[in-house]
Amino acid sequence: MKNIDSKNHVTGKSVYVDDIPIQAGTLFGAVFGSPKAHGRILSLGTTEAELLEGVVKIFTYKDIPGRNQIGGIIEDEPLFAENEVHFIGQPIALVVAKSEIIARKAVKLINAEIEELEVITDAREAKEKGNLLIPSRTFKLGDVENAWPKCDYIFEGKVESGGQEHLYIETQGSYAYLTDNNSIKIHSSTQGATLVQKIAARVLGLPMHRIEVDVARLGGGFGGKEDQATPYACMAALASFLIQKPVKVILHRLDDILMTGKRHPYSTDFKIGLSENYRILAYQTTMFQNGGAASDLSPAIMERTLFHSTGAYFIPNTEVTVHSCKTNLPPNTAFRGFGAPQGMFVIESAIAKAACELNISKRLIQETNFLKEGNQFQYGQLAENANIEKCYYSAIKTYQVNEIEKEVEGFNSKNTNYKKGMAIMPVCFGISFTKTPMNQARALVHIYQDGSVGISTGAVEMGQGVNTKLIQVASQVFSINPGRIKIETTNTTRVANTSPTAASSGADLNGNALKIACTTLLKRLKSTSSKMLSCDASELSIEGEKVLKNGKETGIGWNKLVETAFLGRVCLTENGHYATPVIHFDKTKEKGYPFAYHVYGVAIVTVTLDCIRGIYEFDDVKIIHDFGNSMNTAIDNGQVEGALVQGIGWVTMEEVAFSKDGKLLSNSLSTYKVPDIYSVPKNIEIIPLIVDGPELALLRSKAVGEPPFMYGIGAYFALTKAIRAFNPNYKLDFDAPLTPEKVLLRLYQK
Ligand code: MTE
Ligand code: LUZ
Ligand code: MOS
Repeated sequence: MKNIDSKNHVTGKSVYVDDIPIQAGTLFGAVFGSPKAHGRILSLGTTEAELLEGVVKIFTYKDIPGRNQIGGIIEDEPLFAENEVHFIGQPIALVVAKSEIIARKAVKLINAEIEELEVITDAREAKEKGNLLIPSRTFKLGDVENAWPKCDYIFEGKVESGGQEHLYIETQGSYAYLTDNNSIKIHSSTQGATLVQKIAARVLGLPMHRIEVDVARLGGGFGGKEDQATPYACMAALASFLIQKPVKVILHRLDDILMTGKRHPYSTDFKIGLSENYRILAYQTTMFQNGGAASDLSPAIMERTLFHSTGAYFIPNTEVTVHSCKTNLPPNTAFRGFGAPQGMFVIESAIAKAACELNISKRLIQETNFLKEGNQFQYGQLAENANIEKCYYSAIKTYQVNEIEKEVEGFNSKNTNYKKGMAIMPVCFGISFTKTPMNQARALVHIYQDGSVGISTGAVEMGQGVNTKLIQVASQVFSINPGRIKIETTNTTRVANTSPTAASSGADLNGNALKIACTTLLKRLKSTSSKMLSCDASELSIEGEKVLKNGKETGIGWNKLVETAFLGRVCLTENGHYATPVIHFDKTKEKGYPFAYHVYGVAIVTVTLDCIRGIYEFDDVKIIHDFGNSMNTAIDNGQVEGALVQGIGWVTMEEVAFSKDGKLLSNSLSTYKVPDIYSVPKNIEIIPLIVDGPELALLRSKAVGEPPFMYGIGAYFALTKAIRAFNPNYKLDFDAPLTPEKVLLRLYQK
């Protein structure tokens, strides 16, 4: 089944927040953000702005009727700065005016007098000065201290990975207005409707039932709207509540890039120990996560880094520690992979370092240490259906990796100014929110009298195709034409207490809730048809919109069945509830069974490097991916391609740069480069691993949104190989992104 949204997207018919027809009297908000990264607000001059024709009101923290607090996990972030500012762009005030242009003009007339305080942008410096967002955490397996003496080789090193701008096409935004009984309806471009509802209720001092949040779709989220859609929704709601008029707040692209948090940069010290036959016996890391000025999702992201720190390998003795450091940058947040890419980049770097020092191929160490069935992860769970070796050997064979290696060698011996490099990137990614209680969802299904079906769930469509997958589920359970099914907006009054659509588990959680609801309805319809046909329900089935008795047609179709059920006063509405079984985690011991299952895969990445200019092109990315039984190969392949390219962007060209005083330098699309059609690999092949998917995956089709992001990491190591082929003096280092400038410096390193 094709993605049901494609046609409306390309013809411009899909409605995003800024496309919602506005009500008469709608006002527009623009945010005044802090011009300084750290300081005390001495005074805020708004008079000039207030006098501008068309300005209605300027809101600050003083206007908030409830609490000035938007922190989700930890309550450490004000909606509007009070006496201090902690990052450039931190919202201080909201100007509301008769037009967007006037609101923005007025923002420029505000001046804040700020007494500057010391600015820290570096995570290690923050840690040294005791600026941590939350207590540090360590995951342990075995005993590293006792393992070091048993190692034949020990290597140490340092790894840096950079931030990443989400660059969703639709910027953050919200439209809010009053409804009956002084309640508020908020349209928000958010991955988490309930989070917006909960925080808006807190800010306005209202019970949650007075706030309705509605999400039609997002023009991309990528994690950037898991937490950070909330402040703009709260601002629109606050202004609309206090002025009693509809208010729209849509961020200008440049404000969005400036004000919102990004992927967390990490700086890491590692130590890795191997036996003489290249078994990794011990692995230890100390990681400094750059959290920005408030916690946001950093605690959860730290946790996923810890879970995925050993990548696709089994290491009997590990000790990994993450410090979440408070700096004067915008609070960093969820981004596809959620801390796992940072962890996996480090283990791959440690292996690359060992291989380089030992003068053996990285592949040999990888092969020797892949996770095997029954191995224990450092968090206690045992690997079940550990498909990494299957993916790897399938890739080696299918793609003839030995031949690729020879071709690369042959090319390099024949060419001086161009060099090729190849790398293998294995992935193992756990599916489930690491916080167990978040793994629940609900679906509300109506079968209307005419046989059409309306579905509401907590899932948010953001381009990943979850709505199409939901239609597939209902269509399959009822055995009806997908054209009969409509997915409604995600709305907190229809489906409450939703988890954000994140952790790649949107389809699993909401799809399973939907399956439960549809199955219950089907049972009722079967009981109706058993009455119609005076036979036992067990003899009946519904196939292709027809009621069959022992496989034979009965003359009763879907429409007739539904109509009869309705007239017989059978309930044609059902609410399905799903909570992932089995999973649990004990934070006091840092052990448990946190993931429903793992997704595996291997990518073979080949690059050609222009050694005069430092620029490069990715020739091929050849992937064996464990989809389980993919329920939609078009969508799933699209997810793998998109994630891969986003991952390559992260380790190669996307460079988030701040000045020492906390100013974002890569603040526009002329200074921040994302992959475009010219920079995607020339050839991407994706072959599914032939296995049955796990029972806990929706229709045994594994979650797919995030895991393939980490294939992109292979691009880094393909590049370093190519650099070394040109310059044997290049001292292998780990400092992503490896931009063309950095490549050039390394090509001519002495
Ligand atoms: N694909 C598109 N087109 N747009 C997005 O914003 N977000 C990614 C991934 N794929 C995203 C996407 C992220 S970060 C996640 S967690 C998953 O989709 C969320 O959706 P799912 O849980 O339904 O897979
Ligand atoms: N969000 C979250 C996530 O709150 N918990 C998670 O475990 C997670 N994992 C990936 C992406 N977002
Ligand atoms: Mo995705 S980072 O879980 O929104």
